[in-house]
Amino acid sequence: MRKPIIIANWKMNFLRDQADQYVAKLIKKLKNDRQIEVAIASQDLFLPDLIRIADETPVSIVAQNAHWENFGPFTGETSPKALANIGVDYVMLGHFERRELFNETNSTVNLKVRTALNNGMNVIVDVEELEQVAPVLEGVLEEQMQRIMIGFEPTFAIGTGMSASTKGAEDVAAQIRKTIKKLYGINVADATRILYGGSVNRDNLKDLINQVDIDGVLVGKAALDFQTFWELVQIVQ
Ligand code: G2H
Repeated sequence: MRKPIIIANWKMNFLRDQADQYVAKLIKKLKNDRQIEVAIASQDLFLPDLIRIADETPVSIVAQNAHWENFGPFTGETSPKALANIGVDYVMLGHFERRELFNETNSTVNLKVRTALNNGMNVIVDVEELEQVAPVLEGVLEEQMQRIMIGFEPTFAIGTGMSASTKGAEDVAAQIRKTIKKLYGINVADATRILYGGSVNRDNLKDLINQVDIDGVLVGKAALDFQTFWELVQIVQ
């Protein structure tokens, strides 16, 4: 019922040709397999190319951030309306690096989530701990929850090579589902995809993805090498 998803979070890496070739190769290898969802979170510059390359294929394209206003005097920012307009499949909001390095807070992440949803976008909202779930979802309507995924990325595991234990990750994912149940009821809780992120690799992915409440993963460092990412895609399949 909850389709497994694997997202390569490229962060601020690659040049245009590398990005294009990576996605083209992925599409070729996936053929038309739609059993799982495979997504690429890229810096904004490459999005129009990638959307064109991935059009009508099983690969989804994700923006890594967006502002909470649609237009205005916000030099250097990206408009969520413009992202929706060029056809990105998802926007990822509230990643730990945005919070840690660019001063984002639960309240700015929440504003961003609401504006993105109001633009009809699908949202991956990231949290590092359970306590952030309710604040980032504040004001999100029940019918909008079908366009939300929650990414759980514990701080200690991000880019460190030290993943959360399978049990630890599943426990938090289960708690997140309980919180969603409290906020929106059982149907929404059952339907919402919860992802784990933080040093996912060949050795830990199989166990993580087999947990009942973990519906997908966000992969950073290990996704920078195409072959490694492809191996991870196969594990999820
Ligand atoms: C956490 C993750 C991807 P990494 O940020 O979102 O990166 O796999 O390098 O820990």
